[in-house]
Amino acid sequence: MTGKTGTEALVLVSYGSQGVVLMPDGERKACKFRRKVGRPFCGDRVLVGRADDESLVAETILPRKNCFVRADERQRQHVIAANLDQVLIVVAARPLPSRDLTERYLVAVHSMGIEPIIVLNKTDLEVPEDETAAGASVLEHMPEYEALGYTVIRTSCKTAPGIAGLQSVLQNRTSILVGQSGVGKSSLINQLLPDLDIQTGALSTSTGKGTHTTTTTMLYQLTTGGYLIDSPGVWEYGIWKLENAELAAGFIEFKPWLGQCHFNNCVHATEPGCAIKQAVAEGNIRDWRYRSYLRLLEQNV
Ligand SMILES: Nc1nc2c(ncn2[C@@H]2O[C@H](COP(=O)(O)OP(=O)(O)O)[C@@H](O)[C@H]2O)c(=O)[nH]1
Ligand SMILES: [Mg+2]
Ligand SMILES: [Zn+2]
Repeated sequence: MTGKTGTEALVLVSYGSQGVVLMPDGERKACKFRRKVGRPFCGDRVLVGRADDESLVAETILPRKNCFVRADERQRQHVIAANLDQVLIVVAARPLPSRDLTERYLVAVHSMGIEPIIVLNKTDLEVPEDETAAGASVLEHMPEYEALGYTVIRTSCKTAPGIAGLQSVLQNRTSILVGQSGVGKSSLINQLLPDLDIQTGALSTSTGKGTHTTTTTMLYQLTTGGYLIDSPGVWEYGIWKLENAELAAGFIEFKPWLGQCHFNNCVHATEPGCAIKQAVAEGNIRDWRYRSYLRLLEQNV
């Protein structure tokens, strides 16, 4: 097969040189990813053709809308999934989020130009009182995120309110669940997908090996229309080196004051005549958000 021909398919899981794709007829099929084509990610759209032995091979990776990325300790970027409409940041009272975790996710999602949604799971659990103020306050901050304009959806996989609030935002969109290990991402997937076993089973059958749902990023089809991606748990989510302006843009309430500082290259730290610092002093920007920004700025080297 030559040129950009072939059948358009959706990458459900990628192991690098091979993976599983969803064909237009709804079949899940093993597919080879040749090095010269590049490495498709979960959520990529590819054009597939047939090799001489009739097996499927990806011929082209279609242009990506966006990628959700994490950075490791050495600031190397790792793509988790592509072509997303929204990112669901899952937090819970157990494990309590680490300091600035939510802000790092928010900055990353804003840098992609798409909408973050905060999911507070395990609402059946009490926030432990003896926990460090840093983590517990993240949960107390939920109403403040809402006041900033973020959608916060409260869920529980054990009791009421259940997951009802999630269903409507997922419909007809491609969403990814991200968050610390243990916050309940896979449990949410389990409840949202009545046919999960069938879908993971079909993935195992097509690759001839077991699927490791806890270590691999996988895309599932929602019965209500749309797709949902489960990403493996991370202990710490890191962002890569950003432009300082990009970091500030990740704090949406800074927006009305950006461009009003005395110095046009102001990073809103120690500069005189900083409009952001003034907004903090006047109570128009929350102090805890500004302090989080300063910590991320300090790490952004
Ligand atoms: N109490 C409570 N436990 C939950 C809830 N959701 C998940 N869990 C538990 O939290 C643990 C981690 O869940 P899991 O879905 O594997 O988290 P993941 O690492 O984010 O995929 C499991 O023991 C779940 O049973 C919830 O809403 N309430
Ligand atoms: Mg999981
Ligand atoms: Zn400034």
